[in-house]
Amino acid sequence: MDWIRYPGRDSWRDLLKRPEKDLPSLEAVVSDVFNRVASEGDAALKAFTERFDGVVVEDLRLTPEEIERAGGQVPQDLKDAIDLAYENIYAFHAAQKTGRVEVFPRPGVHCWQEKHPIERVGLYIPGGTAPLFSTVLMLAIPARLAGCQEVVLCSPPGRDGNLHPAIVYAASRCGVSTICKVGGIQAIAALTLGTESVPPVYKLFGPGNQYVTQAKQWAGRWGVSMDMPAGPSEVLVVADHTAVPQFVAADLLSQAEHGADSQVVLLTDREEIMEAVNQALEAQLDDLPRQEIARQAITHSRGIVLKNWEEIADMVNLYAPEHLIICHREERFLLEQVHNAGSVFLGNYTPESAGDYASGTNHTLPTNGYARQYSGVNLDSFLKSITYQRLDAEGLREIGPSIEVMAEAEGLRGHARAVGIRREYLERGLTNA
Ligand code: HSO
Ligand code: ZN
Repeated sequence: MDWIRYPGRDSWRDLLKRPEKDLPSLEAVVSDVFNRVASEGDAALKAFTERFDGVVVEDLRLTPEEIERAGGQVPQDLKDAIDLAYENIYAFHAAQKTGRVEVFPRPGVHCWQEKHPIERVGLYIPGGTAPLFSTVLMLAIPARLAGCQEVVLCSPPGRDGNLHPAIVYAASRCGVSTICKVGGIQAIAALTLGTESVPPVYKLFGPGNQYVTQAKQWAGRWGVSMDMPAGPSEVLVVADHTAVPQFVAADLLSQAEHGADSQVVLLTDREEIMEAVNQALEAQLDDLPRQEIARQAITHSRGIVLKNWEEIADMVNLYAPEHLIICHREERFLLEQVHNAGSVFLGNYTPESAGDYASGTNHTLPTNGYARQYSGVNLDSFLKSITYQRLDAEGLREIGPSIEVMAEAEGLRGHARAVGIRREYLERGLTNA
């Protein structure tokens, strides 16, 4: 890992640049896939699955028998682990329920707000080198808790034409209503437009490669929204002499193994940690099965020595990491000062893996600096707020004149009249409302 010592503030922005990806314009491909899915439905999904995933799929939807069979293929210890994670994720997200907000700002004026589930949501779970069934829990549990009626999960089939059994087990454990064997742009197109097998949804969730990400953006043209713009995974660790270098190295590698484009950053105000972490990194890389991926990620990652904890807080805020681990004597100060981070892990015994799998917090988090303005997925991601109001005669008398003055000032006489006509009726006693 490259180390930079005491960089001047004017160099920080450059230092913290995420690895630039030269994204080819995928618009033509995405638009073509959407058009074909729109006109041919399931037939297009099967054709694209054969072309891109190299498998022929008979039924896109999983049958109850397939779901049961998958359950039988998951070892009991993994089922137990999934159950433990399920309980914790459920508990943390259930606690996020908020009651109705209600205000009587003036006599006769009653306003309230209630949350309602988004009726239909689509969850995308990538296939590839690591089958992230933990992401199924992170999305499907809050979707169910929110009360979403239709929860559709799409994931690309493997070479054998099946989904990973743990993905299927987790999905059925969480009460996903429809599981479909389709991935990539075609899955997002199907969730957006609907086909014979894939029901259309109103909001899309879940990570994916650049094709999936662009397709999720494209879905916006049909009024389908999404959780957040996705980018490569990242962690920033703040450590000083109170941290255990071996733990720090393990955390950096846990994130680096996600992908060659992952980024890990270490900030410290104690130089002695540099050497120790570097040594631990080398030692731990050797027996990591995904060490090639992790090594590549480490090449564009860096350690930075700063003057003091004020600088550390400022740099964290500038970078706005998806995950922030703090093992530092000034934890309290840092917590007060840091405002930009997706999820924060505190102390020597809180690896990021805890939040990735089983403590209960969500691991679908804003990357690429979006922690400045986005929250990670949570219960509210599956809900929308509706506001309500009722005015009685007294309420209309109270605020009506102000509404009329404002409407006239905006040049909107029709708005003013909608109030004025009622006030007139009231004055003339023409209504018994
Ligand atoms: N760290 C990933 C989530 C994950 N890790 C799933 C393991 N499995 C999100 O940034
Ligand atoms: Zn992870």
